[in-house]
Amino acid sequence: MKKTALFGLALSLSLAGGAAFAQEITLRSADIHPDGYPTVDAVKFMGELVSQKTNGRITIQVMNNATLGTEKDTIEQTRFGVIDMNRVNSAPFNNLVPETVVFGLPFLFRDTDHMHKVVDGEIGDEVLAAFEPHGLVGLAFYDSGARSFYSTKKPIEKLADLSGMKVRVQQSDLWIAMMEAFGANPTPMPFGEVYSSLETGVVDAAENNWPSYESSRHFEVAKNYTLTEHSLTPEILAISKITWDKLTPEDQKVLREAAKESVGKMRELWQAREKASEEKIRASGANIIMVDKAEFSAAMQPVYDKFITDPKMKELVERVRAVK
Ligand code: BDP
Repeated sequence: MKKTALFGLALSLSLAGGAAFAQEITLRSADIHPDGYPTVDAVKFMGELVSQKTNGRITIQVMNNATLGTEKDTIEQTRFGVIDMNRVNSAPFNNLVPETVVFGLPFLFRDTDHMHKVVDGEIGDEVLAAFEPHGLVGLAFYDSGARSFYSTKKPIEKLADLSGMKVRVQQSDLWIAMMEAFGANPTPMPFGEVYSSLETGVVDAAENNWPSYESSRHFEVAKNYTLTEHSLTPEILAISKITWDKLTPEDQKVLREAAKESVGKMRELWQAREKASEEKIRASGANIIMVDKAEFSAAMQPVYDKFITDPKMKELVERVRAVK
């Protein structure tokens, strides 16, 4: 009788102890964008899902507004486990994870639907898996619309207008080569420096999607927006491999699933924001220019020749093209 009672006590103690001491985990996630930007809200949404699924044990703290640094710096910090998670465009990953180059290639995706089918399918999973040897675990791709040029003085109406123009690009060899193939003079720099560089004439132009062109207020200093839509390169959400390896397989599963679930939310947020940003920019009196995209696309062969050389990359590009 006495023995049973004692055993019962020990068991309930250990259960209570287990619950009380279950390790609470806060994952810090970096983003350069301001509050309300779709990437920021999508990761917050993922955090809500993770909290729900773990009864509040795991939370995600989104540190946006570039409070943790530029994208290139935060990528390094994420690899070393100083930052747990990161939402960054694919471009700053290009030099580190060569497979990401494919999704940035100019005029590769036919449209957003094509891009979605590729990133949602097995090719997307393969590219996410390619992060692992580099200290990161790829969790999801987020929309980033189409990138187009904007210039301060001279409007870009045809390919020749880009000739010799100083154009800011993301810090990626692919993007540098792309600008060279367009005939421009590429100037790689972090996003946070672009506004003043446009304003002071350090660069004549930059390129981005509607929401970033708007949220950064670049449209105030570079009023000519030329709809080249040259790349549909997606955003990446990744977690540090160091953080990942400390999680239980169950928690890893929760995170993977929540990241995938946040993709649908992100697409809704993105569509709405793209529209709102476009309206705001048009209403500001910006000069929106339509061009013959074929002319720009025809200049891109050197980019493919430079980056798509080994059989594996060639096959990847072919498989992307084959997705209907
Ligand atoms: C935006 C991306 C952001 C990049 C930025 C850039 O969301 O991650 O830093 O472009 O051009 O569209 O640097």
